Amino acid sequence: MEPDLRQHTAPPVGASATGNGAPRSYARMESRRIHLGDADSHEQTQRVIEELLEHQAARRGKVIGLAGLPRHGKTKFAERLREHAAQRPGADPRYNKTHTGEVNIYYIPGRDQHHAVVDLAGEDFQMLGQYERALPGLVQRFLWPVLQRLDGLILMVAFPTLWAGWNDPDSAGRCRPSDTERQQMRNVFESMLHAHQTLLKYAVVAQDIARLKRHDPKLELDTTAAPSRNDVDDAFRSARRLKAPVGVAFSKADLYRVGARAGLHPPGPGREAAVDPDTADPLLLGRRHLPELFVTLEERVRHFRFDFVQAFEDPSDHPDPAEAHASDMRIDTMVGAESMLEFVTSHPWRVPGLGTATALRIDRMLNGSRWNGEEPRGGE
Ligand SMILES: Nc1nc2c(ncn2[C@@H]2O[C@H](COP(=O)(O)OP(=O)(O)OP(=O)(O)O)[C@@H](O)[C@H]2O)c(=O)[nH]1
Ligand SMILES: [Mg+2]
Repeated sequence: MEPDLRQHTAPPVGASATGNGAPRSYARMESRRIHLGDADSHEQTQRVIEELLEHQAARRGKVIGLAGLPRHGKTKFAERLREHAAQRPGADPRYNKTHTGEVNIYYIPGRDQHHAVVDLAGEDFQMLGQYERALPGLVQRFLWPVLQRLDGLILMVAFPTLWAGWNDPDSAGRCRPSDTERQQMRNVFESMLHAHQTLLKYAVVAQDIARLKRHDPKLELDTTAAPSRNDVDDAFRSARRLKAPVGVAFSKADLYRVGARAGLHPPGPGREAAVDPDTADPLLLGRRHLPELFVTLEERVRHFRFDFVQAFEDPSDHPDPAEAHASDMRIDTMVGAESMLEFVTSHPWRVPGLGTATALRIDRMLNGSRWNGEEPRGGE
């Protein structure tokens, strides 16, 4: 059964729903699930987009996109953030798939602002990277106008799910998957990378659309109709860096250390150390295993950050990296989620300063030992 997201809507912390302290937006601050699929939902979709943009224009809160493959933990991440902010525990660990053509909008109550987290269906996101398929309705009907005003983006990557074939909770060592399994894992990995890259391209072009239209009318960009992937590729070349911050969240961090395993084994022949979120440097992990994405971020995004997050802990002996069946949902088992939200919502972006790529170049010079021996490898 689908939960009614509205039931979980909580009044903003520190404000009453009826008194003078209530923000004007409160009447509309309902978390909700929208269906983009049919003609009937067109009006509702338009209304939700307008509300989102109005919420942002009135500076009531930022609009943050949340994207990743199916089962990488997007919906639980958003649910837990909202639950935690509202001090109302109760998220359910069961997988409640976000279906193709659905978008969840979660308003996360905060002291001053209430940020809207837009949780996309993993299936639509995956399709976005497949150039041979039609552009998902998600982009055409919803994402294109929203991306033009997006304040921040969180890209989710669940390595425990992607690398499950190399890891077994009963053994401390690396598994040896068959050639077919390895090929399958590689395909999923590739499809994830294509999707992240394509979404970033759309975001970069959407954000710079006014200038691109003025300077390069040949591109024929339209603010109301989403361009094709190929048109976005063309426009991407001359677009400016993305100003909206991008966080790459390595989700399900509780599943790196399980049973006999002291850390998560990356793909490969077996020499590489297992990754432990307590000691691993997430930036270097991103550079090593997602090198293409790392380069795109360095070259085309002004501010970005990699970090581990977990929505909760699965205490089972044999937790399933695709789908949790048990959970410890205390406040302290949610790790990294709030700081990821803070990164994409609270950085003083308007103050001119160093971009992340420049900061990293300086860090390489001053802090060479951090970078040595961490050559990019990519996913197997
Ligand atoms: N162990 C563990 N499991 C998690 C975590 N976050 C999510 N899960 C589980 O992973 C499964 C998928 O999580 P969802 O948040 O529904 O995944 P999603 O990314 O929204 O997937 P789609 O809706 O298909 O795009 C569920 O069974 C969750 O309970 C986590 O931090 N740790
Ligand atoms: Mg979901």
